[in-house]
Amino acid sequence: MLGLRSLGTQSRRGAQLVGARSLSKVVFRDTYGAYINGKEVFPTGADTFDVENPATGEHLCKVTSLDKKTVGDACELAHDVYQSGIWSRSDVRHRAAVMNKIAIDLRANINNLAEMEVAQTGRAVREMKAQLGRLPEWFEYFGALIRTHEGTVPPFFGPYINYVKRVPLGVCGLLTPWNHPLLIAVKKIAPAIATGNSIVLKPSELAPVSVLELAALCSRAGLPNGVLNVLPGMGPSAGQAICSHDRIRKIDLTGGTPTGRAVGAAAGANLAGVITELGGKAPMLIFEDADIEQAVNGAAFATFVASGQTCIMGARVLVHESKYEFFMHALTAKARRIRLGDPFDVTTQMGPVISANSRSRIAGLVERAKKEGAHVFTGGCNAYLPAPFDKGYYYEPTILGVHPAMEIWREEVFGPVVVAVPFKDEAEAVRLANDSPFGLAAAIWTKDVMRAHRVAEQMDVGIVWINDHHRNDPSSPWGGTKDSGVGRENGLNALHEYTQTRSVVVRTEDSKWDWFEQPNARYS
Ligand code: TXE
Repeated sequence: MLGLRSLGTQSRRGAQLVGARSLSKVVFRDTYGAYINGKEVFPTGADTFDVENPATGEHLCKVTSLDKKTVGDACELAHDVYQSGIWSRSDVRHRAAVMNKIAIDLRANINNLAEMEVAQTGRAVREMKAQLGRLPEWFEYFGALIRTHEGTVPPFFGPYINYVKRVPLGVCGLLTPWNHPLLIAVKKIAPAIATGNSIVLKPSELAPVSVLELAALCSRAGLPNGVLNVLPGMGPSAGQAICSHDRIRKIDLTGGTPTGRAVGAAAGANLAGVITELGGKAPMLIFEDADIEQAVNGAAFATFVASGQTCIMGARVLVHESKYEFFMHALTAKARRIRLGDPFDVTTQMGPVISANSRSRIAGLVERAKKEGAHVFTGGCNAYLPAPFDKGYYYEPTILGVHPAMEIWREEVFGPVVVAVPFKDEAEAVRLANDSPFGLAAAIWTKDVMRAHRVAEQMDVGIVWINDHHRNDPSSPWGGTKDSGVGRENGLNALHEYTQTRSVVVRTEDSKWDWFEQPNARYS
C-alpha cells in the first residue's frame, strides 16, 4: 500500500508569498577575513569564496579561504595560547564569569545574528529567532557545570589517597555545518572553552559569517585572544588540514557521514579523539492509540522545519494501518498549507533549501523514488515563486508513500521530504524503525505509557522523543548510533568529551621502603 488513490498526486499549488511584511535585512560587508588571535585577519594571497542567499541566489559577501599553511600557523598559535595557561589554567570562577558575560552579550545580539543566519541559510526568520534565543543557555549551562563539577577519590588499595581531576585536552578542531550555523558551533564551543581548551573552528563554507561574528563577540566578552580561532575555508583543504595537524587533540564534526569517515581517518593517524554527529533518517512511529491530530502536527513540525535540513528531521513516518489513511490525509492537507516565501517575512513558514546542488540532489532522490513506484501524496517537485525568489532553491513540502526496499527509505534526503509506510503491529513498527544505516533519533506517538517505554527501549538510536520531536537542551546528551556517528554533545557527556582524567596517587604512610632490599616490599 504505497498511496491512497483518493488523495490524488497533484502538488500543493500557489506557494504563498507575502514579501510586504519583510523585516529589515542585515547588511553584509564585502569581504570577511579569518578570526585569529582575537582579530580579523586577511592572509596575503589568500583566496576567497562567495556566500550567497539561497532564497534569491544573490551574492552576500566574500570570505577568506585559508590554505594548509595558514591553518597550520593558527593551530600552532592556539597551542601556544593553551600552553601559556592564560585560559587553560585560569581559575574556574573566572572562566564561568566569562561564559556568563558571553551569554549576556549574545542575548543582546540575537536579532542581528538571527537575521544574518536567515540571509545565509534561507531559513525562516521565525525559526531562527526561536532557535538563537536559546543559545545563551549553552554558555550558562557549561559555565555552571565547570563551576560545580567535582573530581573523584577512588578507593585506592593500600596507604594511598588517589584523587582524580578532569583536565583539558589542548587544541580542539571543530568542524561545523550550515544548517544551524550558530547552534551547532555553540554546542561545541561552550563545553570546549568551559573546560579550558583552545579551539580552531572551521565553519561551513556556505554559512560562515555569523560564526565569525560570534568569535568577535566572545573576545569582547573577555575570552583571551587565541582561545577561539575561526578559520574559514573549504572542507577538503582547510578542514582536512585541521584534522591532520599534530597539535589537534580532538576533532568534533557535525556533517555528512562520508565527511565523518574522512575526518576520523585523519584524526586517527595522530591518535586524536573524535566526536562525530552525522546523518540521520529518524522514524516517527504513530500508534493507533496516539492523539492523531497532535501526531500530525508533530510530524509536520518534525519534517518541514528548517526545510527538512536537520539531522534529526522526521524522515520516515510509520503509521498503524488502521490510522494510515486518516493520518496521511491530514498530514498531506497540512503540508499543502505550509507557506513558502521570503524567509525575512515573519509569516513565512518554510524557506528554500541551502543550494542549487542540494536541491538537485533532493530532486534526484525523489525522481528515482517515483520511478521505483513511490506514491506522491503531495509535492515531489521544485516550488516556483515570484521574483526575486524565482532564483531561490525552493522545493515543495513532499510526502511519499514508499516501500522499505526503495533507495529513499535508506538514504538521507536532507530536504523537506518524508516517506510513509503503514505497519500491522508493534513488532513490525520496531523492525521498520530500526531498518536503517542511521541511528540518531526516533519519535514515538502513543498514549499507552507502557508501550511508549517498551518501544523506546528497543530503538537503536541515541535520542528518543515520546509524543514530541526535535527537543534539545544543553543538559541532554545528543548523538547517535551506527552511521550517525560517535560520541555525544551536551551535558556531562560533553564535559567528559572535552576533558581527560589526571589521576594523582599520594602515599600517606611515612615509612622507608626499598623493593631491592625488602623481600616483602609492596609491588602494587
Ligand atoms: O556537509 P559536510 P555538507 C549531511 C546531510 C547533507 C550532507 C552534506 O546529509 O546533505 O551531510 O552536507 C567540512 N575534512 N549533514 O556538504 O560536507 C565542511 O567544510 C574536513 C548532516 O554541508 O559534511 C563543513 O565545515 N572537513 C548534518 C563540515 O565539514 C570537511 C549537517 C560539514 O560539511 C571535509 C550538515 C573534509 N574532508 C550536513 N569535508 C547534521 N548532522 O546536522 C567537508 N568538511
